[in-house]
Amino acid sequence: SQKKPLVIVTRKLPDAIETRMMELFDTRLNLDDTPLSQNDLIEAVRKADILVPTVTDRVDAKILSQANPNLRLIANFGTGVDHIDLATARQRGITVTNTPGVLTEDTADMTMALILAVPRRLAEGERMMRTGEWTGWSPTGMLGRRISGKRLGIIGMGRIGQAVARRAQAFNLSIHYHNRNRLPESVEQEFEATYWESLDQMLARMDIISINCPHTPATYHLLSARRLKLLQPHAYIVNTARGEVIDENALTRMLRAGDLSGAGLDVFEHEPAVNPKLLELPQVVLLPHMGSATIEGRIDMGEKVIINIKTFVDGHTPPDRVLQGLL
Ligand code: 8YV
Repeated sequence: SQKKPLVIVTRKLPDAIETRMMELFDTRLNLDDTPLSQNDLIEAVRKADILVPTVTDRVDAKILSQANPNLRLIANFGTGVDHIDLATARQRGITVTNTPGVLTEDTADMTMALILAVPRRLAEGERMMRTGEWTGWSPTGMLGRRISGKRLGIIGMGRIGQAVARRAQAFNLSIHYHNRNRLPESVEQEFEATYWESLDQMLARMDIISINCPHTPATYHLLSARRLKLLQPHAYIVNTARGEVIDENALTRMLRAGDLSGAGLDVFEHEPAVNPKLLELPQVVLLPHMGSATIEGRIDMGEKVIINIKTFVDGHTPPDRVLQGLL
C-alpha cells in the first residue's frame, strides 16, 4: 500500500478530531496551543503533504514559495480563507478547502447578540454592576436605543447574512442588504428584504449595519473613511466577519468624535492587536474573535476538515473546495 500523506495541523483542535485524524492519516499535531511563528510555518510547509491551518496562520506567497512540492492540499480549519494566498496556491498546484455552513448559525447568533448588546448598552451595564457603580434604578438611567422598528443593513447576504436576517426579523427589524449579486425574488420575499445596489445609499439610510461578507481584495476597507462618513450619527455598526473590511482607525476616530453611536466588534484589522483608543470607548463592545466559538461548531469544523482531506486523498473532489490547484 502507498505511504500515507503527512498531515500537519497548526493549532490544537478538539481531542475527538485529533484522535480521528491520527487514526486516518499520518498526522502531526501542535500540542501546545500557541500559533506557529512564520519560521515554524515554513518548517511545516516544507514537510507537509497536507496542511491544516487556521485564521492565525499567514500562509502568504513567501511561505508557499518554500513549500514541499508534495504539498497538494491546504484544508483550512475555518470558512474565511483570506489568510491564504490563493493565487500562489493555485500556481503551485495546491488545492484549498474550507469549512462552510457549520458555523453559520453560531456566527449569526453572535451577530444578533451584538446587534442587541450595543444599542441597549449591555456591556456598559454589566461593567457598572461589577465596579459597584450602580446606585439604583432611575427613570433616566442607562437609556439605550430601541431595536424594534429600526433598519438593519446587512453587507454580504450569503449564508451568514441570511441567518442574521432571519433572526433580525423576529426582533422586528426591517431588513436591507447590499451584496455583489441581488438575491432571487423568493429569498428577498422570505426576509421582506430591500436590496440596495448602491452601498453608499444604503449606508446613509440605516440605523444598524452588520458586516457579513468575506474579506477579499474587493472588500478590503469596503467601509473606508469616506463611506463611514455616510452613516448617520445615530447609527451602530457590528462586525463579525473580518476586521479588514472596515478601516479600523477611521472607525475609531468617528466613534471618538460622536459621529457614530457605537460598534460591536468581534474581529479586528490587526488581530490580536486592537486599536487602544477603542478600549476607551464605553459604547463599543469588543469580543475576541469568538463568533463561531462553540464546542459543537469546532467539532463540526474538524469533521469537515477530515472529510475534505479524506475525499482528496481518495482522489476525488473535496466537498468544500475553494480552489483547485493547477498542475
Ligand atoms: C474561525 C472564522 O474561528 O471560519 C472563519 O472564517 O473566522 C472563525 O469562525 C477561525 O477562522 C478558524 O480558522
